Amino acid sequence: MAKKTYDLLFKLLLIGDSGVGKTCVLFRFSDDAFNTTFISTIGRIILLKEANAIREYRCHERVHMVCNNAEVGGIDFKIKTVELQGKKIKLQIWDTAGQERFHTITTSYYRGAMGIMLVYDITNAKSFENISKWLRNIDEHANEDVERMLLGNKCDMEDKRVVPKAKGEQIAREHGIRFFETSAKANISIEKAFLTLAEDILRKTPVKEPNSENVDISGGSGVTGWKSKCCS
Ligand SMILES: Nc1nc2c(ncn2[C@@H]2O[C@H](COP(=O)(O)OP(=O)(O)OP(=O)(O)O)[C@@H](O)[C@H]2O)c(=O)[nH]1
Ligand SMILES: *[C@@H]1O[C@H](CO)[C@@H](O)[C@H](O)[C@H]1NC(C)=O
Ligand SMILES: *[C@@H]1O[C@H](CO)[C@@H](O)[C@H](O)[C@H]1NC(C)=O
Ligand SMILES: [Mg+2]
Repeated sequence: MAKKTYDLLFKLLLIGDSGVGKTCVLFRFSDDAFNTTFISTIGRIILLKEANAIREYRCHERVHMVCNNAEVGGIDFKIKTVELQGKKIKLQIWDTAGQERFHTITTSYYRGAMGIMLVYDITNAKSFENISKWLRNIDEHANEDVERMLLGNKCDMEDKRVVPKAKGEQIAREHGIRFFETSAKANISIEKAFLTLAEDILRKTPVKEPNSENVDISGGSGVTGWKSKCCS
């Protein structure tokens, strides 16, 4: 029998406005790297909505979008296995696109998510104001017991700060969730945030067998009718 390489699988999700740094936060945690070039996650999946007869399949660590046998885009998730309280926990972390027109696709990712990192940019007041909108979105679309966490990213840019730390702390307190100020660029509190989120999920997870590795992103508004198959 094949030996299990992990004890538990947690599905996590990053959400928040475009440009707040979700992809960078994930990349810092998974690859310990940072890139200043802004390639919005939208750009890679834009054809998805416009292409007809789209097909989607999962292969290795990427969901591929295929239309008329041509690959038109992909959605990334990253895997990182951590050890907490003697348990090997496989974190499957999904990145989402922050732009408005992709919100119907984004919400279909909420299903099955055990933890959600809600990200704003401390140098962008609008991204903070929109946090309450994202919180309502989570209430509407995510599992009731999903573990939420608020991140105020880009805290390396103190000179450009427009959202005081106290305002982040306040909204987090009001919603009973944890809050960290992070910097993907300067590597501040990124690992701590992910590990804390994983610990909080672990705390309320009954001891049982690992979940299925198959992740179903089909269903939900905007993506009904997609067919999926796994390549392995
Ligand atoms: N100074 C600083 N810049 C950052 C930080 N994190 C991200 N950035 C920059 O902010 C821009 C946007 O980052 P992304 O991670 O692509 O933003 P996103 O939230 O994934 O945006 P969408 O994919 O459009 O939803 C990029 O130019 C990054 O280099 C940070 O911690 N500090
Ligand atoms: C905040 O939300 C509004 C309305 O949903 C949207 O138009 C705006 O682009 C969002 N802000 C950012 C920075 O994405
Ligand atoms: C980033 O922070 C983590 C956690 O503190 C640390 O293990 C890692 O070495 C840091 N990476 C760099 C490039 O300094
Ligand atoms: Mg992105």
